[in-house]
Amino acid sequence: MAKILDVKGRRVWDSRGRATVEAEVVVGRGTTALARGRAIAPAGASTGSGEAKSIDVAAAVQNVNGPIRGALRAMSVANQAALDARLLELDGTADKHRLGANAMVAVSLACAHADAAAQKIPLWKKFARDRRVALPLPQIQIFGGGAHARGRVDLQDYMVVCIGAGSFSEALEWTAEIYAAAGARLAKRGLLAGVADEGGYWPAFRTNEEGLAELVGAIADARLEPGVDVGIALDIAATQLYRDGRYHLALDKRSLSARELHAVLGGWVERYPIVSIEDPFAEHDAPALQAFTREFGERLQIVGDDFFVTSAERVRKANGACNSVLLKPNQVGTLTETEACWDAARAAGYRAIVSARSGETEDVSIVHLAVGWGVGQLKVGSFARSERMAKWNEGLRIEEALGAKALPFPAGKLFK
Ligand code: 2PG
Ligand code: MG
Repeated sequence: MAKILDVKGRRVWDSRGRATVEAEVVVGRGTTALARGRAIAPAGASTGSGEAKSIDVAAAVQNVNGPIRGALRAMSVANQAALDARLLELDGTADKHRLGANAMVAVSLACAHADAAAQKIPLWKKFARDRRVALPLPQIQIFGGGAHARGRVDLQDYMVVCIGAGSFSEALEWTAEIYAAAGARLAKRGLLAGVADEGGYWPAFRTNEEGLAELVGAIADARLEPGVDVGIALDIAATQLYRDGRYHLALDKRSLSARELHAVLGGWVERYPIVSIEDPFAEHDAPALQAFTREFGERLQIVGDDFFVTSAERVRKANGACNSVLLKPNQVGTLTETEACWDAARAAGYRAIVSARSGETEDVSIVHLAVGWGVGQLKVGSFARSERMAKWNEGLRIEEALGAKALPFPAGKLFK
């Protein structure tokens, strides 16, 4: 059994040019190094108030090089639960502000990488153990708004889900066509103004609904059938829109009660092929989420992001709010807690989606989590910029490695 010989932290830079934490874990037998693993903490912009707290990067790096290194050295790298428990004990706070969620998630993931490397297996296989696995169905952003495009439109993510695709690679091929078509449509109307934080087009729309119409147009331009081949997924990120008891759609010059927003979203669901809506109401607005799920839960995937913040306990207490959970390891701090949230979701009959953050890097760990845990869906932003493409491309490599051993691609099963 390989033991941890060394843990090192360093400051690196993310896709927004902001500092973040990288951790590197060296494992071996005796004093002989056998393998190493590396991981980088991502960072959100539209963060839920219940998220584990990331701290100043210099302090987080010091924590990795000091107390975390001291605590984990000589531990077996194969026992992720024990490693994560040690991190939690060392931190000792409810919101992880002592060690920093950024330090903890980088170390937790780097340990998993090091263990897989020591066993000479790919990371997804470590998580899958002997289970057969499938590639996840991607949610891919075409237009980015909200906190990722300075509020140019109010909705944060306009995404496509290739519900008719027969494979992960086909879903990416279709998305490439749609992304190109959406860009061409904007260019033609003189509305192409660059890309938002996750690589989706920065939308110069006049209304929020125009984004939905443009997305349907782009799907059709790509010679795909909206609602049959490709569905729409939205992240409203509604916590960002909530002030003084109302939801503010600045672009539409409207300020709505929860009931009015419910009706607006319901109208969109009637008029557009929407299959999934994330955070349709603010993180504290459980009654609105419950009412929305009661009315639309049979026909829609309703995803809690800020609402659940990858907390197993919050999922257990959902009481009919949402029917799906976004899983973001850095929202909670460790791999073990992320997996516990996935377990809680399954136990509640909820689906889950492994998700990247708006601030990302070349780190592709989350693709391996989605495959290995059998989560079924993956959200990593758009179809541009290498911090996003690195993850889609990693999925292609895993698809190739699995070949005929893979379980069927879950697209049809999830949304038909
Ligand atoms: C989200 C994520 C990714 P952020 O809200 O789901 O789109 O954004 O990382 O800024 O929280
Ligand atoms: Mg979200």
